[in-house]
Amino acid sequence: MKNILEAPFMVEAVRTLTNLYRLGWDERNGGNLSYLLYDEDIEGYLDTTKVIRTIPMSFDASEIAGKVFLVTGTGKYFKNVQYDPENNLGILRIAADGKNCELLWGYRDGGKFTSELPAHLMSHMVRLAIDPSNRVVMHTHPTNTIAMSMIVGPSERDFTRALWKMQTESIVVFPEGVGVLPWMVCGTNDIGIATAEKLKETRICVWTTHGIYGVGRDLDEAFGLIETVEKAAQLYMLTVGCDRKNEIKDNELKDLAAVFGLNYKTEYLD
Ligand code: 2HA
Ligand code: ZN
Repeated sequence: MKNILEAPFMVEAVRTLTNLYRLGWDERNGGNLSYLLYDEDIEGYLDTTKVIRTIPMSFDASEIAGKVFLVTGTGKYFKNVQYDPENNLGILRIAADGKNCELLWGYRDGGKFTSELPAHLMSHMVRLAIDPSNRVVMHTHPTNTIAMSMIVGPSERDFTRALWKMQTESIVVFPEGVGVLPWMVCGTNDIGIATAEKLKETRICVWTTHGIYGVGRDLDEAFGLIETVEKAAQLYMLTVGCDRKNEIKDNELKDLAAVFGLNYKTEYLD
């Protein structure tokens, strides 16, 4: 077997998690990631006939039985992933019954998957139904997005409009807008169901006064979405309370959408 720490998916995941930590978005054990792995990603790196442990889950994921995911560990710090991937990450396969998962690698100290596994796997299920090449669900705590959620509140229209008006890139990168959940208890099936519901319409779901979920076909796409939202939120926070004289206007956003051929959420513009 080749060294799994050198597998391209692993190298990229470790770099991404390290980057998220360095951005200041994943304090302590904040944030979590799940990454759908294909057979060709793990072939030669992992003996998938060897199950280390079977870990029960609190919900039914039979729709994605047999699929294999790289998932951050509960209580683990993004800060530490690069120094000890095998303890901070795990590779698990959804068992045939959909109610358990089989640990194939990682969580070396006896740990288990993130407390947000319900939100992750429920999100994978809805996104795979929409886009079979979606592989990543990323949850992080970007500072300005959280700050903005205290000012703008949970209206998706208000939140999306504010982000779109801060910079030209916003409507281009997320023309469908952003989903926003009111504050909810995290780590539960309920927040998982609510998040997955939002991700049927958008690829971003803001958790008010907590953080954000972003999805994508690969790590770059999910991260790129989140960083674009966070950049707009930063511009919003830098100018909040100021007399903004030059936000992008509704008609300008419409012009942009026409030239770029964007399938945007038309109800969000006046
Ligand atoms: O796992 O971010 O939402 C730490 C969290 C919970
Ligand atoms: Zn969180």
